[in-house]
Amino acid sequence: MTQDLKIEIFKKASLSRIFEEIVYDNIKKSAFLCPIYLSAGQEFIPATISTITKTPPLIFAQHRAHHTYLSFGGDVIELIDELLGKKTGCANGMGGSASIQSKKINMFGHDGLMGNQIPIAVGAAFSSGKFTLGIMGDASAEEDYVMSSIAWAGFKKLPILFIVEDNNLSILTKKEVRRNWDMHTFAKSVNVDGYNISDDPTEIYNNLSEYDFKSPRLLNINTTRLFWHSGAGKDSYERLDRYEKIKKELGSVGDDIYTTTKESLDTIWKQRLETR
Ligand SMILES: Cc1ncc(C[n+]2csc(CCOP(=O)(O)OP(=O)(O)O)c2C)c(N)n1
Ligand SMILES: [Mg+2]
Repeated sequence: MTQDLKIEIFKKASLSRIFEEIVYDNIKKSAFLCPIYLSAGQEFIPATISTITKTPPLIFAQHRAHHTYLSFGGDVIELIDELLGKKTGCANGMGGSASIQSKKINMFGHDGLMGNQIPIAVGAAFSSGKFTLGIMGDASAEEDYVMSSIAWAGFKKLPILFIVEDNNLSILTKKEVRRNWDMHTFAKSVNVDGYNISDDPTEIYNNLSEYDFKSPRLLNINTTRLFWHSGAGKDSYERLDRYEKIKKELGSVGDDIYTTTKESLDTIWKQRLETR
């Protein structure tokens, strides 16, 4: 991956990370009425995929999706307004953090039933023939209707990329207590190309650089949820902070991107909070 591409991806990851840091502070100040699902720690997944995806996809994400919306070009102000419950929000202030939608970027809101977005994504890919992203958590992947629809996408050879954002947690329950099988192995068994990789942008890039964006593929991407399942707080498990690691690698370039993005987001947030 070129340095320019790395920086482009880092800029998107910075937008998501800093957005979530500001939301975190505002949860502490009781600024929101809806439950908030922070995506910090997982931002390099959509930041990388959105940067290298050739065709704009139909996007079906789940409850933890601020990073997906922001990386695929969703309007920042409309997301802030959505979290604040304003009519000007991306779901008219009615969806909140868990059901982000946007006609502008073809992102379809989640209904709250874990994994329900996957059969709907498969149906959308089948009926439209358009490239589709079906994004799920490692626990949502376990739902029966998710697995059967992935199998059907394999059978029909649909243009769909399944992403499992595998943070190893269902709220607080680790994968090892829930199952003894892997999603990438399951995918292979139903004729979907399955891979198990990390959320290092280079690894995601390498995987997708030989993908045609026309066939079924599943990436189980191992990542880390930085904050609580919902709300603002930190659990006590060990975690790798991919964002901090890459920011350090980029040196002063990384610091500058962080500072300018923070200044700009701080200004926008201040203005939206004042006019609520
Ligand atoms: C069918 C169903 N069962 C249970 C819940 C309650 N619930 C909401 S999110 C969640 C955990 C989701 O874990 P995962 O899919 O791994 O996503 P993550 O929160 O880790 O991003 C649970 C159990 C639900 N919303 N729907
Ligand atoms: Mg999870």
